[in-house]
Amino acid sequence: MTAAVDEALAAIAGATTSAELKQVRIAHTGDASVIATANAAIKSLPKDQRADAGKLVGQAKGRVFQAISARQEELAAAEEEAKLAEETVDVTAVRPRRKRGAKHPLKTLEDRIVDVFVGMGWEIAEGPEIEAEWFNFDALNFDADHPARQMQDTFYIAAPEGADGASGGARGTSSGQILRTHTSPVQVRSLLERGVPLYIACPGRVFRTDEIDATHSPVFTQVEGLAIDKGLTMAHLVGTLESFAAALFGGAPITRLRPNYFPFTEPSAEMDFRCFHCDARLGLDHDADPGCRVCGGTGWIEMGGCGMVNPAVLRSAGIDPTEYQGFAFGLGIERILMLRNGVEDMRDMVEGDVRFSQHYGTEI
Ligand code: FA5
Repeated sequence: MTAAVDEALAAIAGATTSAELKQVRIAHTGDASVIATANAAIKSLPKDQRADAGKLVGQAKGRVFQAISARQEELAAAEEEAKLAEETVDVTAVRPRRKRGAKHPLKTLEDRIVDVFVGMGWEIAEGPEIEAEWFNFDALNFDADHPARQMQDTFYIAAPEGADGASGGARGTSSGQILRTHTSPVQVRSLLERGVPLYIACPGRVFRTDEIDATHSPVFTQVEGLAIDKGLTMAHLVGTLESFAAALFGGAPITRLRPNYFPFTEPSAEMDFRCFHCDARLGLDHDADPGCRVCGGTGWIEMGGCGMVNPAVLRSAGIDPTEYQGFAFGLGIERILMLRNGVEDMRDMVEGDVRFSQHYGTEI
């Protein structure tokens, strides 16, 4: 009996899983086991020996079952622990992160410019990039044969095959549609849609057949401003552009107007403001640094075209120019980003290298 118990205890200790322990229990305590056989044999012993034999077998059974239950507890605890370890989620693990993307610095600047005008109480207007030649040129007082149509080299959209050309514009076979060359067509669209008085800023992409270089791109962004009301003068135009420049570049800008020509404004001007980077910013009595990277030593930075809206444009939108007057301007946003952030080459903005955007602090 002692040998059978020792054998059972060794088998119990050797069981490494609950399933193994179950097999050990069947083998050492089941019907065919030494203990069960001895137990069954007790009743055939002479009566006076049965008590001792019963005690012996009972003790043996007790030791074996106690060992089984202790081992069962150990194994169950170990198995539970293994299962928990296996199911653990490591919340500190570094997982591959999907990049969220960010606004391009050009878009961020466009939003900022738009905010400045919204802050002045102006509305934002948009127009289509594929534009009717009429809105881009005719309604803006460009004659059919006006050299200005070639002046802004235009992407014309071909007429469908077999069509004669609907526009009668500079290119006989055009469809009457072009990629807009400036944001000025939104002026007439807005006048027709919204009426007067009108104060709008219109940001958007425009297209010209310009070769890409450090200061030109065939696709670029402009923001157009248009104010139509009773009694507006050139002074309102200057005041508006000065507060715009102050909001964008800080300080109290010094500006100047140079005569220019646009068919849709009369008089027309190019607005410059005093370089904010070199000594020229200190006033008209201070010379610019000859090597200034921002103004190129001239002391002045070109901001964009502007002027008083030509009465012909107001008439094409059904507005009486003797009652309403207004001013308009158009600025290139890429050029503003170059000046404001010291970007030396416009190509950096359009080539899509994320390192360009990253150094604006945007998380890509
Ligand atoms: C115009 O486009 C006029 N529509 C502006 C205007 C509006 C005048 C309202 C009067 C009243 P211009 O062709 O000069 O004007 O272009 C305006 C600005 O666009 C320029 O000052 C320049 O900053 C920018 N620009 C012009 N061509 C390019 C180009 N290829 N790439 C990047 N920016 C350009």
